[in-house]
Amino acid sequence: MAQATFTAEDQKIESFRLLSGHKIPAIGLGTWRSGSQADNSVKTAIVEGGYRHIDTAWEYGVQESVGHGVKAAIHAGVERRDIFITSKLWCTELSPERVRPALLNTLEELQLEYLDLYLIHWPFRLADGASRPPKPGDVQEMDMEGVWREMERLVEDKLVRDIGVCNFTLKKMNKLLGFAETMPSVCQMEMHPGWRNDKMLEACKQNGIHVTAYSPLGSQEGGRDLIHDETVDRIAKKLNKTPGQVLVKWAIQRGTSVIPKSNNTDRIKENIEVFGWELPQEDFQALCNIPDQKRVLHGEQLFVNKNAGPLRSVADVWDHED
Ligand code: NDP
Ligand code: 1BO
Repeated sequence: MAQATFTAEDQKIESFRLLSGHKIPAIGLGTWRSGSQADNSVKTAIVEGGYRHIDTAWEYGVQESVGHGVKAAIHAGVERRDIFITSKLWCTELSPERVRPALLNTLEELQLEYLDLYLIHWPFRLADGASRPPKPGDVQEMDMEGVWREMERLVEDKLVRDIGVCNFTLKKMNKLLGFAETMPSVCQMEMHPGWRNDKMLEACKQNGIHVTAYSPLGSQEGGRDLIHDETVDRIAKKLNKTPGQVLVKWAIQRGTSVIPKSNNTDRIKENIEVFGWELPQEDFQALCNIPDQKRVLHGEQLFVNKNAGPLRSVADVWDHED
């Protein structure tokens, strides 16, 4: 089986090769909580920053704004085919008959004819109007095989170029690989020096599935402040880079693509200035050794009902694999 390979090509942004043969740019702009500034951030990232990868989701409520930003970038001369656009299928749509309508709605919001990558956002089906935390009955059984078949049909019909998953465990990935006719090209997971998630990264690599690291800076409100972590700060000062650049570079050197979010022009540009230099092995290793490994995005608010289940704890969400 083909491995995802790291190809430093003749372009500013390096990219990884997917199982499908398509390429995913190593750095993308995240858009969770970008709000009404998403259009401006997306346009700035593509036109001024040189980004060629945008990560969004229906759940973020910004797809229309992201679409305006992409359109503005195309108007400024960047070709659609040179931009890699990812979106995600939300949990309420995780039943076979809802997959295609959800994708068509996402394309309409983004004002696009196809997506480069469509991901299952979380592997749990939620009832329409589910509460946070969920009420009894809000978290429902998911027909993973039926949903995946519909995702595969989106590829066949050229509405999306690649499909994949987010927030999977080894157990769920093995189940999916047991029936997938089209392999997941990408698995998007939380990964940063405070939550390396080596097990999942290794399993994906062994199956040729490319990994995209989300929340690479430790995420936003309520996240982990890796920007001010003493190891990150020491290495940044030593290399004359910023903490953000050190964190983004660490992700790329692990073989993952990475999608830092920013709404700030300077930080958008800063986060992509990570090519043409390397983290020395000792610094890369020091980042790998940051203690207190834990997830920021554990899913408790979304999926756990301690009394009624079916997920009664965060450990249940992650199949007791952590
Ligand atoms: P990040 O780890 O990307 O951190 C974003 C935060 O860091 C923002 O507050 C941003 O503020 C700040 N920031 C950005 N650049 C710098 C810098 N150079 N120096 C200091 N601070 C900086 O968090 P996210 O959780 O947003 O993750 C990134 C993306 O991953 C998301 O936006 C989303 O697209 C995706 N994601 C996917 C998930 C999934 O379930 N599949 C889950 C979570 C995220 P400012 O905007 O002011 O610069
Ligand atoms: C609730 C969505 C988390 C960010 O992808």
